[in-house]
Amino acid sequence: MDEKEIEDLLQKYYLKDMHYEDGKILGSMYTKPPEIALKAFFKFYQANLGNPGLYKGTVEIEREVVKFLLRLTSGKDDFFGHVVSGGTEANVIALWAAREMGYKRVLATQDAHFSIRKAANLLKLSLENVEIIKGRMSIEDLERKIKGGDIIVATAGTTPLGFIDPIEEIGKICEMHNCFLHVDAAFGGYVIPFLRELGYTNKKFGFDISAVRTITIDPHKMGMAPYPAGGIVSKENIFEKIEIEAPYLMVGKNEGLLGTRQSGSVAAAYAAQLYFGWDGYREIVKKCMENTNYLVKRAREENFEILEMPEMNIVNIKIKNVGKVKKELYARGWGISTNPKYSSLRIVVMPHVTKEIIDEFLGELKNIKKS
Ligand code: 0PR
Repeated sequence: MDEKEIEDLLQKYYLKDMHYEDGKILGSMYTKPPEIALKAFFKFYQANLGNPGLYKGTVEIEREVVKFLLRLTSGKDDFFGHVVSGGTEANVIALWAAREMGYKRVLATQDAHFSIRKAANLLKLSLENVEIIKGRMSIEDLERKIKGGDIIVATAGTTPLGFIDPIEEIGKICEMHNCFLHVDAAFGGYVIPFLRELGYTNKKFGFDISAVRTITIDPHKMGMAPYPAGGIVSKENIFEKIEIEAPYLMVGKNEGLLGTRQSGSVAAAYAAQLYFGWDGYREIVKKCMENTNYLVKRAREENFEILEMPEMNIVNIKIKNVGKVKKELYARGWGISTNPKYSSLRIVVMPHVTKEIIDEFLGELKNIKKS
């Protein structure tokens, strides 16, 4: 086929997909990255950090991204980290390294992301649920269940509700029992530091809590980077616990889960970080929180019930027959996610979810309610 034919054919498929710029994807933790990040992606698409010896420049870029992740997580410059394919891989790596260090059982709430369950299955670690109180890990139940040698997974920005587990208290308990504390801040890692600067919270989630050993924090969520760009940072070198010899590679070993790694996204994450900078990310969080509060206010004016006051830019609207409403919204062109457990529609107020989109969405929801 010639190029024109190929483009035409691809366009047909493209039009069947949803796109962030249309504004109607309300249930995703991603958004459209800035053009400069996409340019960087294509410039570096050949880079493969699975064989870092060939890509010294990209190795340096990865370190710059990791340094920024360490700043967000109150880590030190000599801590460790990698840009990986996403939060799932980051969580698997953290639990894998902990297992190699001799930890045997995982404690997490049911609101921890499903990748924690996946990791436990894959690694044959037993998994015990800690109860949830008001959307957050119950300290009392943790104290009841914890045993020496456990891996505790706390979430800073839970997938369903965007809540922050009480990580400072969890940290104290972990230290008393010699447990491994992993924090999943895949989403919240790029939000909480700015919520603190903006006066929304004073909660900690990072290495300023001494028990925290590893953190998942994803540039491809609130870091505005194109996927695949997750992040894993750690106080000690967890990567040497899981490295494997690969004598034929330039560096003779492979440390991580994947072999070949698309690393255009590493350069793209760096470009996004240069483009926005610390202050730019704070502006994004500020705007998202303004729109979050606008959604809460407007929804209440229209007599919808908000499940709980959001702690970050994730809003849950309580709805009867939530499965049916989801289907109806989907038929009308809206990409929405739900929390069946809480009987709610879940809206992640990413930058593409503007006030206009919120008004249009609530109008649609009202119509569905009437019919
Ligand atoms: N940890 C947390 C707290 C998460 O919310 C997620 C993803 C992960 C880990 C896993 O990250 P990766 O998906 O990068 O491996 N949470 C998103 C969610 O469930 C995933 C997602 C994104 C789902 C976009 C749908 C969608 O359209 O919301």
